[in-house]
Amino acid sequence: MKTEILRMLRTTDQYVSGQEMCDQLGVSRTAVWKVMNQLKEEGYEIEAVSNKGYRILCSPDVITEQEIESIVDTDFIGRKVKFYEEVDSTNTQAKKLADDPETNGLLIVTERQTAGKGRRGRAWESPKGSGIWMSMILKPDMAPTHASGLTLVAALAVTNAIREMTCLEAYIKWPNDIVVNGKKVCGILTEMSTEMDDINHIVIGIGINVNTKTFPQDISEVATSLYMEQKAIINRSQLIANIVKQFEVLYHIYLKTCDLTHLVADYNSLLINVQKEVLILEGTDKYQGIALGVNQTGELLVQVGDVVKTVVAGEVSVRGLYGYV
Ligand code: BTX
Repeated sequence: MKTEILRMLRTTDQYVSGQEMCDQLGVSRTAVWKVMNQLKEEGYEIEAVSNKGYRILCSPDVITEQEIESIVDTDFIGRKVKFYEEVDSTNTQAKKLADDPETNGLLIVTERQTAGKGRRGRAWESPKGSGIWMSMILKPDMAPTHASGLTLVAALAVTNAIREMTCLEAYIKWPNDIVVNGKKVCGILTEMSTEMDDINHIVIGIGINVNTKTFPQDISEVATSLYMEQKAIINRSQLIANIVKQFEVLYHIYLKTCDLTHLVADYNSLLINVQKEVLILEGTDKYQGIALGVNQTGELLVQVGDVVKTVVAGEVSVRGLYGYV
């Protein structure tokens, strides 16, 4: 009921009468009044005026199920949210939940991860109360070979959403990071379960440093947050809702061709590496070249001397010649 009440309050900037809520939701006045009090305790500023009703003045930076579900405006991604105050890793939880046939599009969100995962066993710092640590479960009808492109689709969605909601020039660092002013604000980890030639599920994990004010010393050189770059708090639920909306649109476009045919131009226009000298670290192999952009299958094209090499994400790291970007 809290989700529905929040949704009703948000559909207008006018007052919504208590009676209207009771009628629409089929509940008593007392029940509505109780929810209003709960919302106020959670930090919502709600104005109550007799004979007019209730009006929402300000929402706190909370990322509860009700808050996110009340603002998400999509067909299926993020319509249902599972929220944990604390969890080991939203990707790990998502993989546990994904066998349930009802979980296509389910969004798993937490305030804090105790074992947040990066790629290849690396750790992802996920402190309480300041970031977005979330995973989407997807069950597309396509061959497993096309799944890795969805990391790039997610990167595009996050970059678009950050640009739309802040004044920051966010860029994509291929394949799975988003950077602002040369530092990392977001990492994406895609994991997949397959059977023969079919995808059981894909989990796309997104970690964003939103209102983070400090970082541990070992990552402070490479990491930043949206708050640190624009000196203003950002509402995390609004950003989550924006990301899933952007992602859903791009996901449908991706599924038409099962590659980046229709997205590659947008993606390359936001790629920080383009026309820059990059260092490719591939196991013990190491070479440098000029990044040209990605192709339709999401591989990075790198000019090495006279040859254009195709770099496949996975076991590869890309660095700028003089640092992270
Ligand atoms: P990655 O392997 O590309 O990056 C991991 C590296 O990034 C670490 O080794 C460290 O140097 C640096 N790092 C760690 N934490 C942060 C941070 N908060 N901000 C910036 N840099 C950091 C990137 O892996 C993929 C990360 C995905 C995280 C999401 S959160 C939700 C979901 N659940 C989960 O366990 N992982 C994903």
